[in-house]
Amino acid sequence: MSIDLAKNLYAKMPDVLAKARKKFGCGLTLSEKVLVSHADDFDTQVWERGKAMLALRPDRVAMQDATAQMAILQFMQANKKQAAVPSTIHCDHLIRAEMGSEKDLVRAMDENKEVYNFLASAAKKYGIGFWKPGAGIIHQVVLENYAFPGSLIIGTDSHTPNGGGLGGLAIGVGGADAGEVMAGLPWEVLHPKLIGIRLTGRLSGWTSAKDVILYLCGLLTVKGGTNKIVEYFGPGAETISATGKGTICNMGAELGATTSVFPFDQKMVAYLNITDRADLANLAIANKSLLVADPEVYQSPEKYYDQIVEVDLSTLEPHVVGPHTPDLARPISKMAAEAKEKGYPVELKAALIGSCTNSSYEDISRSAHIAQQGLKAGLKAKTSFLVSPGSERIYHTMKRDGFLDTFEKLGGTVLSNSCGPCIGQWKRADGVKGKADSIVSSFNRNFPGRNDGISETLSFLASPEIVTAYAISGDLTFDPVNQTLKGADGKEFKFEPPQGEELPSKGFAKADEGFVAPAANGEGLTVEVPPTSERLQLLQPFPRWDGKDFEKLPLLIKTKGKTTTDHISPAGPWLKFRGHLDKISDNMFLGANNAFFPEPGKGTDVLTGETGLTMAQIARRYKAKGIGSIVVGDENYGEGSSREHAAMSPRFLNVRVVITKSFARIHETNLKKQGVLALTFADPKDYEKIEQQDRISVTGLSSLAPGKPVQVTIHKTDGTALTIQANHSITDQQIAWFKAGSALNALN
Ligand code: MIC
Ligand code: SF4
Repeated sequence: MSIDLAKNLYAKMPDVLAKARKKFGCGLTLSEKVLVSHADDFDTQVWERGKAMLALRPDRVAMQDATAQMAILQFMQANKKQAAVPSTIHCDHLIRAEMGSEKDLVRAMDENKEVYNFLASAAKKYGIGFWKPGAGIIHQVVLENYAFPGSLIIGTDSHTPNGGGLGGLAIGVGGADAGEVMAGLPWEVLHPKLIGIRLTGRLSGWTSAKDVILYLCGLLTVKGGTNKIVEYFGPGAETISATGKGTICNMGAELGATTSVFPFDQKMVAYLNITDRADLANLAIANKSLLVADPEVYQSPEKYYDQIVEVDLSTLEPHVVGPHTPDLARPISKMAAEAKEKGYPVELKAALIGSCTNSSYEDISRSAHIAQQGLKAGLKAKTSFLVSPGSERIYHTMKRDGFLDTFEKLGGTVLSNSCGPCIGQWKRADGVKGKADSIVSSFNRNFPGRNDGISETLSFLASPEIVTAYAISGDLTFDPVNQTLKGADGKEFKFEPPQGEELPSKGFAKADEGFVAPAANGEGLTVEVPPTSERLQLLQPFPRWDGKDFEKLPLLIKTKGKTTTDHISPAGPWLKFRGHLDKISDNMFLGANNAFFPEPGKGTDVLTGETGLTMAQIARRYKAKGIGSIVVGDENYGEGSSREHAAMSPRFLNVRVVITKSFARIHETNLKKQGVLALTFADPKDYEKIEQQDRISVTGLSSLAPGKPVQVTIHKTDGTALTIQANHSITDQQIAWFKAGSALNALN
């Protein structure tokens, strides 16, 4: 990576920081430093946390293959010659995990040929770096190559905040946002509030960086970070490795946070040095005061952060979260009692380590230490044990240092450097639909059905070293910190706490890392989209708003309880249609609980009374009749991923309005970008008033204005009607998107 980006940024920062201190009348937090120094126009920008929309100029764009397809298809609609900012594509999500790394990769190349050719040819033409299948998982590769202190990076994936481990703001966005930034426009985000997390003490024994974020998930919940940046500081922060910081920031996505960040320190220097960026490390050292908060902030944090949480690393216990949601947390010492009380199946069927969240050298060496102790006691993994390395570098280093061998001796299978089981690309041999059993992983998400497509599976999350101990015991009630296990000789033994190294003492082993640079001049090149493709479909602009109010729209679905993007647009087998809007739309709401139907994903055509149809079938019928529909949702609607298919499919199938109790940040923006009206109930209790046969009107749309509530009339079957109010967070610019039919239409 060229160091010029950082040089230019650091050169301009002192000026704008001085202006910001003057304007705000106080010292600056790290998050503010990064935000103000990336303002499109600092002077005209309104700064108000929780209220103002910020127009920012990101340093970089990163895209993973499952979301890059839509990002690129949308970018192509803007008719630009080149991406306006440095950008990369990473092929990591589409590789299935079934037979082990080599065979899985060969198959992926074959079955995803069209998509890879499309992405590679687009990358070459538009000046975008291309990381080939098998090169690694986007966030690990970005951390190793592109993230730097003080940077602002956007990525079409919700775990982009991983880059906060190197002291930058790295933020997950939908593909339309990425497309626009590549087309040269500024990027908009709601000015986030700030949560300050003060870390004291030092991690020791079994407790690892993962436990910090597992604990915080329990404390703050999956909504606790919405429209907020989580900024860490305090003496404890400096004791955590850069990759450990990456883990904490990565899984901050599970708090719904806009992003998470750590101040620049020596651990980051060490990581930059070992990843061949000593020049960058030195530059950052010379500019350190720009890359941490001002001293007065650390002296009186309560004056600068909207909320403060204190965590003492020395007393933090290892945690386990789940099932079904990452905020159901408890220390591992309480797991056995809770499993018994709640009747969780205690026999573990699979243990999975690695992924973008937890495959650092530190994670792997600590897990291997546990595996070695198991082997020494004559034991093997009782569960299926799968390892997903984060990148080529990690893989080759694990191999060189004997860790792969250790895992394989334990009975483990090493998968390709890709998302694999984390995103449902796992062929789980022993899984049975309809049967609940338990699995445990060191990943970051555990929504129902996510890993193995079986919604009954209870998926728990813990640190990789704890997961490895679970693999050996095969028992969810086992607590390796306090309990013993029987060795092959029948004697009880106790695991010693894991020991590992933060960074490889011999440096990272390297082979071909799988990077393809773009053409110097791509003008004459073409982007490969076979006209008969089942995987790719060029986009047609969505129709403009016809200027009329929405009158008496039928209710498509009222979702009940958690409605993540995995519920709205499941991944797994559907990943292959991520570049084909029409085909992927058949998955719409397949995982969602409908308040008016006993089975997820299905409901009733309220115009004909036919029931048991999928949501896509119903919506396609309405669309064929030229009728729009409305979706009603519960709390934190759209939580989880950045996939904009969860907004594009409803839009494509004529959903005009989504009214919820509340939204997750990325999904709310995605809906607005695609021209769907995203509203929230002014009184959340009104959610209860919506019934299956209601017809719903949303009126006064020609005078839609920022901050002005919208009237919603619910027409009942008995002829009565009631009017309720709905709020929204739509800005003037977003009103233009709505009127144009989508943000992209508004561009052209
Ligand atoms: C995920 O972890 O859910 C994903 C798959 O990486 C998504 C993106 C996607 O759906 O492609 C994310 O986190 O944004
Ligand atoms: Fe891939 Fe899982 Fe990381 Fe998402 S969370 S990028 S699916 S490894």
